[in-house]
Amino acid sequence: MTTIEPEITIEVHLDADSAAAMARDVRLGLSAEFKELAPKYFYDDRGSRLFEQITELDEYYPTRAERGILADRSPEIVAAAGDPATLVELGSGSAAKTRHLLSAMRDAGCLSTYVPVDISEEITHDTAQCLVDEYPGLEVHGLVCDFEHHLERIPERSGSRLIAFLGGTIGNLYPDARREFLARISGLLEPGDRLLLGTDLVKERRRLEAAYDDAGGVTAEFNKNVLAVLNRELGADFDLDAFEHVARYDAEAGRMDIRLRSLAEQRVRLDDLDLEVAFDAGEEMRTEISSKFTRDGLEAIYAEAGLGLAGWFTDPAADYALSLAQRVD
Ligand code: SAH
Ligand code: AVI
Repeated sequence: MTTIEPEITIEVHLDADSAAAMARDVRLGLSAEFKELAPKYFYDDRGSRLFEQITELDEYYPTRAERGILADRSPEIVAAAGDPATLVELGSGSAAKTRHLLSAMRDAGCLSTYVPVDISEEITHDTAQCLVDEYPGLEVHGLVCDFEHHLERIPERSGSRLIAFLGGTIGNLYPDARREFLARISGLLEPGDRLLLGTDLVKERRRLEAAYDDAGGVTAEFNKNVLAVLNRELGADFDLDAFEHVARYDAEAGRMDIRLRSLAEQRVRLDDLDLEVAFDAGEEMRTEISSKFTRDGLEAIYAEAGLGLAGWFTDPAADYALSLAQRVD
Protein backbone atom coordinates (compact mmCIF):
# COMPACT_ATOMS: atom_id res chain seq x y z
CA MET A 1 0.00 0.00 0.00
CA THR A 2 1.35 3.47 -0.87
CA THR A 3 0.24 6.61 0.92
CA ILE A 4 1.41 9.36 -1.41
CA GLU A 5 -0.06 12.27 0.48
CA PRO A 6 -2.55 12.33 3.34
CA GLU A 7 -5.61 12.22 1.07
CA ILE A 8 -4.34 9.52 -1.32
CA THR A 9 -3.87 5.81 -0.70
CA ILE A 10 -3.20 3.46 -3.60
CA GLU A 11 -3.13 -0.31 -3.11
CA VAL A 12 -1.52 -2.33 -5.88
CA HIS A 13 -2.68 -5.94 -6.17
CA LEU A 14 -0.93 -6.82 -9.40
CA ASP A 15 1.81 -9.22 -8.37
CA ALA A 16 3.50 -12.48 -9.32
CA ASP A 17 0.07 -14.15 -9.31
CA SER A 18 -1.23 -11.65 -11.86
CA ALA A 19 1.82 -12.20 -14.06
CA ALA A 20 1.27 -15.97 -13.83
CA ALA A 21 -2.43 -15.50 -14.64
CA MET A 22 -1.51 -13.47 -17.73
CA ALA A 23 0.94 -16.16 -18.85
CA ARG A 24 -1.76 -18.82 -18.36
CA ASP A 25 -4.43 -16.80 -20.18
CA VAL A 26 -2.21 -16.02 -23.14
CA ARG A 27 -0.97 -19.62 -23.47
CA LEU A 28 -4.55 -20.87 -23.44
CA GLY A 29 -5.78 -18.20 -25.84
CA LEU A 30 -3.00 -18.70 -28.38
CA SER A 31 -3.12 -22.50 -28.22
CA ALA A 32 -6.85 -22.70 -29.02
CA GLU A 33 -8.05 -23.48 -32.51
CA PHE A 34 -9.73 -20.05 -32.64
CA LYS A 35 -7.14 -17.75 -31.06
CA GLU A 36 -8.20 -15.11 -28.60
CA LEU A 37 -6.65 -12.57 -26.20
CA ALA A 38 -8.37 -10.79 -23.29
CA PRO A 39 -9.03 -7.05 -23.76
CA LYS A 40 -7.69 -6.20 -20.29
CA TYR A 41 -4.19 -6.60 -21.77
CA PHE A 42 -4.68 -3.54 -24.02
CA TYR A 43 -4.22 -1.16 -21.11
CA ASP A 44 -0.54 -0.55 -20.47
CA ASP A 45 0.44 3.15 -20.41
CA ARG A 46 0.37 3.43 -24.17
CA GLY A 47 -2.91 1.51 -24.42
CA SER A 48 -4.52 3.81 -21.84
CA ARG A 49 -3.32 6.85 -23.81
CA LEU A 50 -4.62 5.40 -27.07
CA PHE A 51 -7.99 4.74 -25.44
CA GLU A 52 -8.11 8.39 -24.35
CA GLN A 53 -7.53 9.34 -28.02
CA ILE A 54 -10.35 7.01 -29.09
CA THR A 55 -12.74 8.83 -26.75
CA GLU A 56 -12.08 12.04 -28.73
CA LEU A 57 -12.72 10.59 -32.19
CA ASP A 58 -15.68 11.85 -34.22
CA GLU A 59 -16.70 8.27 -34.96
CA TYR A 60 -16.61 7.13 -31.31
CA TYR A 61 -19.95 8.42 -29.98
CA PRO A 62 -20.22 6.47 -26.64
CA THR A 63 -17.98 8.77 -24.60
CA ARG A 64 -19.70 11.90 -25.92
CA ALA A 65 -23.14 10.45 -25.27
CA GLU A 66 -22.26 9.34 -21.74
CA ARG A 67 -20.58 12.66 -20.95
CA GLY A 68 -23.73 14.49 -22.11
CA ILE A 69 -25.96 12.42 -19.84
CA LEU A 70 -23.64 12.92 -16.87
CA ALA A 71 -23.33 16.66 -17.56
CA ASP A 72 -27.13 17.05 -17.65
CA ARG A 73 -28.35 14.51 -15.10
CA SER A 74 -25.66 13.97 -12.43
CA PRO A 75 -27.52 15.88 -9.67
CA GLU A 76 -30.60 13.75 -10.38
CA ILE A 77 -28.52 10.54 -10.47
CA VAL A 78 -26.82 11.39 -7.18
CA ALA A 79 -30.17 12.19 -5.53
CA ALA A 80 -31.70 8.95 -6.87
CA ALA A 81 -28.67 7.10 -5.48
CA GLY A 82 -29.47 8.52 -2.03
CA ASP A 83 -26.66 11.11 -1.76
CA PRO A 84 -23.85 8.55 -1.36
CA ALA A 85 -20.72 9.33 0.67
CA THR A 86 -18.45 7.12 -1.44
CA LEU A 87 -18.11 6.75 -5.17
CA VAL A 88 -16.45 3.48 -6.17
CA GLU A 89 -15.56 3.44 -9.88
CA LEU A 90 -14.60 0.23 -11.67
CA GLY A 91 -12.35 0.65 -14.72
CA SER A 92 -11.94 4.32 -13.78
CA GLY A 93 -9.15 5.20 -16.24
CA SER A 94 -8.72 8.98 -16.37
CA ALA A 95 -12.12 9.51 -14.66
CA ALA A 96 -12.72 12.34 -17.14
CA LYS A 97 -16.53 12.06 -17.06
CA THR A 98 -16.60 11.11 -13.39
CA ARG A 99 -16.05 14.76 -12.48
CA HIS A 100 -19.72 15.43 -13.19
CA LEU A 101 -20.73 12.87 -10.54
CA LEU A 102 -18.11 14.05 -8.04
CA SER A 103 -19.19 17.68 -8.50
CA ALA A 104 -22.84 16.74 -8.01
CA MET A 105 -21.91 14.83 -4.83
CA ARG A 106 -19.88 17.79 -3.59
CA ASP A 107 -22.75 20.18 -4.33
CA ALA A 108 -25.17 17.88 -2.49
CA GLY A 109 -22.78 17.95 0.49
CA CYS A 110 -22.28 14.15 0.58
CA LEU A 111 -18.90 13.67 -1.11
CA SER A 112 -16.33 12.02 1.13
CA THR A 113 -14.35 9.27 -0.64
CA TYR A 114 -13.54 8.22 -4.21
CA VAL A 115 -12.34 4.66 -4.85
CA PRO A 116 -10.92 4.26 -8.40
CA VAL A 117 -10.35 0.62 -9.37
CA ASP A 118 -8.25 0.03 -12.47
CA ILE A 119 -5.73 -2.44 -13.84
CA SER A 120 -3.49 0.36 -15.12
CA GLU A 121 -1.24 1.71 -12.37
CA GLU A 122 0.03 4.93 -13.90
CA ILE A 123 -3.37 6.29 -14.90
CA THR A 124 -4.75 5.50 -11.41
CA HIS A 125 -1.92 7.46 -9.74
CA ASP A 126 -2.35 10.41 -12.13
CA THR A 127 -6.13 10.43 -11.70
CA ALA A 128 -5.88 10.33 -7.88
CA GLN A 129 -3.46 13.26 -7.86
CA CYS A 130 -5.62 15.40 -10.16
CA LEU A 131 -8.79 14.69 -8.19
CA VAL A 132 -7.43 15.62 -4.74
CA ASP A 133 -6.25 18.89 -6.28
CA GLU A 134 -9.65 19.53 -7.87
CA TYR A 135 -11.80 18.45 -4.88
CA PRO A 136 -10.31 19.78 -1.64
CA GLY A 137 -10.99 17.41 1.27
CA LEU A 138 -11.66 14.40 -1.01
CA GLU A 139 -10.12 11.11 0.18
CA VAL A 140 -8.95 8.90 -2.67
CA HIS A 141 -8.44 5.22 -1.93
CA GLY A 142 -7.36 3.67 -5.22
CA LEU A 143 -7.00 0.00 -6.09
CA VAL A 144 -4.79 -1.19 -8.90
CA CYS A 145 -6.15 -4.65 -9.59
CA ASP A 146 -8.24 -6.84 -11.87
CA PHE A 147 -11.87 -6.01 -11.13
CA GLU A 148 -12.91 -9.49 -12.24
CA HIS A 149 -10.85 -11.05 -9.46
CA HIS A 150 -10.24 -8.53 -6.69
CA LEU A 151 -13.60 -6.92 -5.93
CA GLU A 152 -13.27 -8.07 -2.32
CA ARG A 153 -10.34 -5.63 -1.94
CA ILE A 154 -12.70 -2.66 -2.11
CA PRO A 155 -12.45 -0.97 1.29
CA GLU A 156 -15.13 -1.50 3.95
CA ARG A 157 -18.20 0.59 3.57
CA SER A 158 -18.51 3.73 5.65
CA GLY A 159 -21.79 5.36 4.66
CA SER A 160 -23.74 4.62 1.51
CA ARG A 161 -21.97 3.84 -1.75
CA LEU A 162 -22.51 4.37 -5.42
CA ILE A 163 -20.60 1.82 -7.51
CA ALA A 164 -20.10 3.20 -11.01
CA PHE A 165 -19.01 1.16 -14.02
CA LEU A 166 -18.94 3.63 -16.88
CA GLY A 167 -17.85 3.75 -20.50
CA GLY A 168 -19.67 0.60 -21.59
CA THR A 169 -16.81 -1.57 -20.27
CA ILE A 170 -19.39 -4.17 -19.09
CA GLY A 171 -19.79 -4.86 -22.83
CA ASN A 172 -16.22 -6.15 -22.98
CA LEU A 173 -17.14 -9.14 -20.78
CA TYR A 174 -18.56 -12.37 -22.20
CA PRO A 175 -22.06 -13.22 -20.93
CA ASP A 176 -20.80 -15.84 -18.41
CA ALA A 177 -18.15 -13.52 -16.99
CA ARG A 178 -20.65 -10.66 -16.96
CA ARG A 179 -23.18 -12.77 -15.05
CA GLU A 180 -20.59 -13.72 -12.43
CA PHE A 181 -19.28 -10.15 -12.18
CA LEU A 182 -22.72 -8.59 -11.71
CA ALA A 183 -23.65 -11.21 -9.12
CA ARG A 184 -20.53 -10.27 -7.17
CA ILE A 185 -21.31 -6.57 -7.44
CA SER A 186 -24.84 -7.32 -6.29
CA GLY A 187 -23.30 -9.02 -3.25
CA LEU A 188 -21.42 -5.80 -2.43
CA LEU A 189 -24.54 -3.64 -2.44
CA GLU A 190 -26.10 -2.98 0.96
CA PRO A 191 -29.59 -1.49 1.29
CA GLY A 192 -29.34 2.10 0.07
CA ASP A 193 -26.33 1.44 -2.21
CA ARG A 194 -26.69 1.68 -5.99
CA LEU A 195 -24.89 0.52 -9.11
CA LEU A 196 -24.56 3.06 -11.95
CA LEU A 197 -23.87 1.20 -15.17
CA GLY A 198 -22.97 2.67 -18.57
CA THR A 199 -24.11 0.62 -21.57
CA ASP A 200 -23.90 1.28 -25.28
CA LEU A 201 -27.24 0.54 -26.99
CA VAL A 202 -27.98 -1.52 -30.12
CA LYS A 203 -27.99 0.62 -33.27
CA GLU A 204 -27.31 0.37 -36.98
CA ARG A 205 -24.25 -1.55 -38.14
CA ARG A 206 -22.75 1.38 -40.08
CA ARG A 207 -22.33 3.59 -37.03
CA LEU A 208 -21.10 0.77 -34.85
CA GLU A 209 -18.48 -0.39 -37.31
CA ALA A 210 -17.27 3.17 -37.91
CA ALA A 211 -16.91 3.72 -34.15
CA TYR A 212 -14.56 0.73 -33.95
CA ASP A 213 -12.67 1.33 -37.19
CA ASP A 214 -12.00 5.06 -37.36
CA ALA A 215 -10.61 6.65 -40.49
CA GLY A 216 -7.49 7.88 -38.65
CA GLY A 217 -6.50 4.39 -37.54
CA VAL A 218 -6.36 5.10 -33.79
CA THR A 219 -8.49 2.06 -32.92
CA ALA A 220 -6.27 -0.11 -35.13
CA GLU A 221 -3.24 1.12 -33.20
CA PHE A 222 -5.02 0.47 -29.89
CA ASN A 223 -5.88 -3.06 -31.02
CA LYS A 224 -2.33 -3.85 -32.16
CA ASN A 225 -0.95 -2.48 -28.89
CA VAL A 226 -1.90 -5.77 -27.24
CA LEU A 227 0.82 -7.40 -29.35
CA ALA A 228 3.37 -4.87 -28.09
CA VAL A 229 2.29 -5.71 -24.53
CA LEU A 230 2.92 -9.43 -25.18
CA ASN A 231 6.30 -8.62 -26.76
CA ARG A 232 7.34 -6.75 -23.63
CA GLU A 233 5.69 -8.83 -20.90
CA LEU A 234 6.17 -12.33 -22.32
CA GLY A 235 9.29 -11.98 -24.50
CA ALA A 236 7.24 -12.39 -27.70
CA ASP A 237 8.32 -11.34 -31.18
CA PHE A 238 5.03 -10.26 -32.78
CA ASP A 239 5.57 -8.03 -35.83
CA LEU A 240 2.78 -5.46 -35.44
CA ASP A 241 2.90 -4.66 -39.16
CA ALA A 242 2.11 -8.28 -39.99
CA PHE A 243 -1.45 -7.94 -38.61
CA GLU A 244 -4.41 -5.79 -39.56
CA HIS A 245 -7.31 -4.50 -37.51
CA VAL A 246 -10.77 -6.01 -38.12
CA ALA A 247 -14.00 -4.69 -36.53
CA ARG A 248 -17.33 -6.30 -37.47
CA TYR A 249 -20.78 -6.10 -35.90
CA ASP A 250 -22.26 -9.50 -35.11
CA ALA A 251 -25.96 -8.61 -35.11
CA GLU A 252 -27.04 -12.04 -33.87
CA ALA A 253 -24.85 -11.86 -30.78
CA GLY A 254 -25.46 -8.09 -30.46
CA ARG A 255 -21.80 -7.23 -30.22
CA MET A 256 -18.83 -5.77 -31.98
CA ASP A 257 -16.27 -8.47 -32.69
CA ILE A 258 -12.76 -7.04 -32.81
CA ARG A 259 -9.90 -9.05 -34.21
CA LEU A 260 -6.37 -8.97 -35.61
CA ARG A 261 -5.91 -10.65 -38.99
CA SER A 262 -2.57 -12.18 -39.87
CA LEU A 263 -1.40 -10.74 -43.21
CA ALA A 264 0.82 -13.73 -43.98
CA GLU A 265 1.60 -17.24 -42.86
CA GLN A 266 3.92 -16.67 -39.90
CA ARG A 267 5.29 -18.12 -36.68
CA VAL A 268 5.51 -16.12 -33.46
CA ARG A 269 7.73 -17.08 -30.55
CA LEU A 270 6.86 -16.25 -26.90
CA ASP A 271 10.13 -16.91 -25.05
CA ASP A 272 8.73 -16.61 -21.53
CA LEU A 273 6.09 -19.24 -22.30
CA ASP A 274 8.48 -21.41 -24.31
CA LEU A 275 5.74 -21.37 -26.93
CA GLU A 276 5.71 -21.03 -30.70
CA VAL A 277 2.43 -20.12 -32.39
CA ALA A 278 1.63 -20.55 -36.08
CA PHE A 279 -0.72 -18.18 -37.91
CA ASP A 280 -2.13 -18.93 -41.37
CA ALA A 281 -2.38 -16.10 -43.89
CA GLY A 282 -5.75 -14.44 -43.27
CA GLU A 283 -6.26 -16.11 -39.89
CA GLU A 284 -8.13 -13.94 -37.40
CA MET A 285 -7.55 -13.75 -33.65
CA ARG A 286 -10.21 -12.11 -31.44
CA THR A 287 -8.92 -9.40 -29.11
CA GLU A 288 -12.18 -7.92 -27.81
CA ILE A 289 -15.96 -8.08 -27.90
CA SER A 290 -18.07 -5.02 -27.16
CA SER A 291 -21.69 -5.94 -26.49
CA LYS A 292 -24.56 -3.58 -27.23
CA PHE A 293 -27.67 -3.65 -25.08
CA THR A 294 -31.41 -2.94 -25.04
CA ARG A 295 -33.36 -1.85 -21.98
CA ASP A 296 -35.32 -5.13 -21.86
CA GLY A 297 -32.15 -7.18 -22.27
CA LEU A 298 -30.43 -5.28 -19.49
CA GLU A 299 -33.39 -5.67 -17.14
CA ALA A 300 -33.21 -9.45 -17.68
CA ILE A 301 -29.44 -9.38 -17.03
CA TYR A 302 -30.02 -7.42 -13.82
CA ALA A 303 -32.74 -9.81 -12.67
CA GLU A 304 -30.37 -12.78 -13.02
CA ALA A 305 -27.92 -11.00 -10.71
CA GLY A 306 -30.58 -10.18 -8.10
CA LEU A 307 -30.69 -6.54 -9.22
CA GLY A 308 -33.59 -4.33 -10.21
CA LEU A 309 -33.61 -1.28 -12.46
CA ALA A 310 -33.98 1.92 -10.38
CA GLY A 311 -33.29 4.59 -13.00
CA TRP A 312 -32.75 4.89 -16.78
CA PHE A 313 -31.03 7.89 -18.36
CA THR A 314 -30.26 8.20 -22.08
CA ASP A 315 -28.91 10.85 -24.42
CA PRO A 316 -31.49 12.48 -26.76
CA ALA A 317 -30.61 10.12 -29.63
CA ALA A 318 -30.89 7.07 -27.31
CA ASP A 319 -27.45 5.90 -28.41
CA TYR A 320 -26.31 5.15 -24.89
CA ALA A 321 -27.82 4.52 -21.45
CA LEU A 322 -26.80 5.00 -17.87
CA SER A 323 -28.89 2.87 -15.54
CA LEU A 324 -29.16 2.78 -11.78
CA ALA A 325 -29.69 -0.61 -10.21
CA GLN A 326 -30.32 -1.78 -6.68
CA ARG A 327 -30.33 -5.11 -4.97
CA VAL A 328 -33.70 -6.81 -4.79
CA ASP A 329 -33.96 -9.53 -2.17
N1 SAH B 1 -14.20 4.46 -17.45
C1 SAH B 1 -13.37 5.14 -18.43
C2 SAH B 1 -12.32 4.19 -19.06
C3 SAH B 1 -12.91 3.08 -19.90
S1 SAH B 1 -11.61 2.16 -20.69
C4 SAH B 1 -14.25 5.73 -19.49
O1 SAH B 1 -15.44 5.53 -19.44
O2 SAH B 1 -13.73 6.44 -20.36
C5 SAH B 1 -11.62 0.69 -19.73
C6 SAH B 1 -10.88 0.90 -18.42
O3 SAH B 1 -11.01 -0.29 -17.67
C7 SAH B 1 -9.38 1.14 -18.63
O4 SAH B 1 -8.95 2.20 -17.81
C8 SAH B 1 -8.73 -0.19 -18.24
O5 SAH B 1 -7.44 -0.05 -17.70
C9 SAH B 1 -9.74 -0.73 -17.23
N2 SAH B 1 -9.82 -2.20 -17.20
C10 SAH B 1 -10.04 -3.04 -18.25
N3 SAH B 1 -10.10 -4.32 -17.81
C11 SAH B 1 -9.92 -4.27 -16.46
C12 SAH B 1 -9.89 -5.26 -15.44
N4 SAH B 1 -10.07 -6.56 -15.72
N5 SAH B 1 -9.68 -4.85 -14.16
C13 SAH B 1 -9.51 -3.52 -13.85
N6 SAH B 1 -9.52 -2.54 -14.78
C14 SAH B 1 -9.74 -2.92 -16.07
C1 AVI C 1 -13.50 0.28 -22.84
N1 AVI C 1 -14.50 -0.20 -23.79
C2 AVI C 1 -15.85 0.10 -23.32
C3 AVI C 1 -14.29 0.24 -25.18
C4 AVI C 1 -15.47 -0.26 -26.06
O1 AVI C 1 -16.08 0.58 -26.71
O2 AVI C 1 -15.78 -1.44 -26.02
C5 AVI C 1 -12.96 -0.25 -25.70
C6 AVI C 1 -12.74 0.04 -27.14
N2 AVI C 1 -12.29 -0.83 -28.03
C7 AVI C 1 -12.18 -0.25 -29.19
N3 AVI C 1 -12.60 0.99 -29.09
C8 AVI C 1 -12.97 1.20 -27.80
